[in-house]
Amino acid sequence: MDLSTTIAGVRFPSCFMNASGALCVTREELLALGRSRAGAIVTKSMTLEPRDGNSTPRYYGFPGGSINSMGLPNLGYRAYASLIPELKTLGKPVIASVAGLCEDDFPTIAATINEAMPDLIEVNLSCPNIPGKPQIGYDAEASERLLKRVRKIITVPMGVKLPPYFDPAHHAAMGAVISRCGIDFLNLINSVGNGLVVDPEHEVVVIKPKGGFGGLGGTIIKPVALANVRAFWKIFEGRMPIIGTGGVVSGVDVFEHLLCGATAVQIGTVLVEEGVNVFGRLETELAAHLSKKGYKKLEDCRGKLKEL
Ligand code: RRO
Repeated sequence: MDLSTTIAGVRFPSCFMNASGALCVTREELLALGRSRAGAIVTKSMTLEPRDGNSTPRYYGFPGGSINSMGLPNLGYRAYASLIPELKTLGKPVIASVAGLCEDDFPTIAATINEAMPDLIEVNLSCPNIPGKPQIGYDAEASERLLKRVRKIITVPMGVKLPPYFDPAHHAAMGAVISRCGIDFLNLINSVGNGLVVDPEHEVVVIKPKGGFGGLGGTIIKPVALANVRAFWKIFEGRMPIIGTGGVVSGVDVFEHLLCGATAVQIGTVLVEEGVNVFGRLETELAAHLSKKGYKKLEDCRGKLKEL
């Protein structure tokens, strides 16, 4: 079964890749993704300066998913810019994830990273975990201003990582912003921000930063991810490539993302939990499921979700 895919003209040997943040901060982690069966290498979202991130514990996995408040631990954009040529020798696309602590950081980082020529750049408008910094993706005007600025600088295919939206009016408003900014692909969704997981036995929160509030990932967010993939697939009438992120644990979860309109999927929580061997498992499971359903390739089911 051919599980390769193409996003904005870039071919991916497999439709599976890491979600930014999951096992992709250090050179060693990025090289391990390169050696694995992942279809791409996605970097941790990068900031101007290197960051240690928030205080620990800052990640907690539980049976239904995970909560994190990493706080953008990363090597800083200069380090990722110098790693990109090496990562590009590993036979799969490199996606650089660009973040920032304020709007002006993004164009600075974008300029240097673009020169390093990753295959694609993902602009992260949706980190929920920096104390005092609201998610840019929840401010349509700020998003548009920022995306127009970086679009002038970035010459490789440019995508946007959005937070989940919970109202059709918000899907429509962001869809209109995206249409005006020359965006080549979407990545939906970032973690469901500012959830709270409680340990009832010890009557305490499970992560330290922000009083225990953090971004939710894994199985529990799958319906939210699928809804966002579907909503934007419809807004763009199937013509905007979408990376589906959120709640992918099994091959059937991937199939659901494909039905909603995803072109590829990213793996966060379950990659952290299982390590890079998860990519081989998911390939096997998806291939078996597609064969069982009589589908010969990914495109045959993309977006084909039926309505009642
Ligand atoms: O580093 C983080 O805390 C983090 C980021 Br930048 C993000 O985009 N999403 C997330 O769940 N955590």
